Amino acid sequence: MSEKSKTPSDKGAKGSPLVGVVMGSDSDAEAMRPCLDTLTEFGIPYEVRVISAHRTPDAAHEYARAAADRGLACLIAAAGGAAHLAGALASLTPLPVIGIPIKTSSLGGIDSLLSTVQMPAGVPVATVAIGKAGPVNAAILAAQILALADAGLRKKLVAYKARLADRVAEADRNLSFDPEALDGGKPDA
Ligand code: RP5
Repeated sequence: MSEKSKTPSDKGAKGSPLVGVVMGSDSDAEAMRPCLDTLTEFGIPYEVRVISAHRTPDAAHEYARAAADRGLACLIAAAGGAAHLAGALASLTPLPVIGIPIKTSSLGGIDSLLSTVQMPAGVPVATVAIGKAGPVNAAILAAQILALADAGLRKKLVAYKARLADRVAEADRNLSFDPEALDGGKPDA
């Protein structure tokens, strides 16, 4: 385990981290940026680690075992390929674990999805989508978990959903669609 990975990196809003974000490799960092940005947007303090279920299994076990006592309320784990990180953490912590299946070049992330989601009964991993939506939704789901005991955060979530609805309504108002201008509007001869 490198010195860097021994020390959690505290980010986001000020205060002790409530969400532990773990990724299996630093090659997952770019895909995870929207997750971290969304946690920051909601003012949720988080920490980030790179820990691999396969390459640094002892560190993964140590992190999972200590997470609840360190004051974390929820873990987000992102991994690709044979993506056992979220499940390995979930096996050793009473905290809710959200799994992000990272898109892979060989199998498009289906490998990551199935490895993350197909957990045995008793050890759930709340698995979000492959691709852009997954990391954002992991952060939103973490916010929703924390909001069960945080009325201020719940208000932010309600406002967030209202903004989503406003954007759709605006897109609907601004839609200019002329079926006559499209060949696809006419049935094939
Ligand atoms: C997984 O293997 C990581 O989460 C990453 O998505 C994938 C590839 O890792 P690298 O070989 O790029 O380090 O453990």
